[in-house]
Amino acid sequence: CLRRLRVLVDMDGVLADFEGGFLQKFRIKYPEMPYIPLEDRRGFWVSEQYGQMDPELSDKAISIWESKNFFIDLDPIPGAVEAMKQMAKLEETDVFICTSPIKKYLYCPYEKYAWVEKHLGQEFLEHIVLTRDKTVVSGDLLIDDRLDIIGAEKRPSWEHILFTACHNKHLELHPPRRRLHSWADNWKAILDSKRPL
Ligand code: UMP
Repeated sequence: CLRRLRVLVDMDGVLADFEGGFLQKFRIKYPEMPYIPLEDRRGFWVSEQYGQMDPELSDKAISIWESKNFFIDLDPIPGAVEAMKQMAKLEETDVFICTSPIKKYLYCPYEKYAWVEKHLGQEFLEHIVLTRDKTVVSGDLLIDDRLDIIGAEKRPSWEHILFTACHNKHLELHPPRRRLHSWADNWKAILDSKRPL
């Protein structure tokens, strides 16, 4: 039927705990180096903030998520798996995972598919969009923890809902922009706000 609601859900920071997984593996690989506790994270780019602390830390940070098993080992964000399974079962609703792989493609794209199969089930493999440009993907909503989502399409069809993460929680959004504070927050109300009356 026409007018089904299409929801795009980001993966890193929204479904999979990229920040927590990064910090854990960084501290194991570089126990003598300084690190940034999650409460002190600012800005979307981990590598930039580490690079500001010490220029050689930028490449060390990048080496963590370029390593085999980084993406598959990420823990789910609390409530994410249950919310996605519920969302996918809602009437008149199509859910897609919309995620940007890193440019070092040896492990990341494969492991993102494997993560989805492991945590959400094989059915969800039909609902993955891998893209470095989310503005060219159409939808009613994009739930994503990155503040600035830009690309080739100047007028994306989706409304961006900022998912709260350690690096964005202090930012004040300009109205009418909205947040989803966690998966315990009322995501169903946000979906309903986009449905035809
Ligand atoms: N990423 C980097 N550098 C960083 C932080 C993240 O390359 O400092 C990668 C991890 C993800 C991608 O593959 O960027 C973010 O994708 P989205 O969450 O925007 O889908």
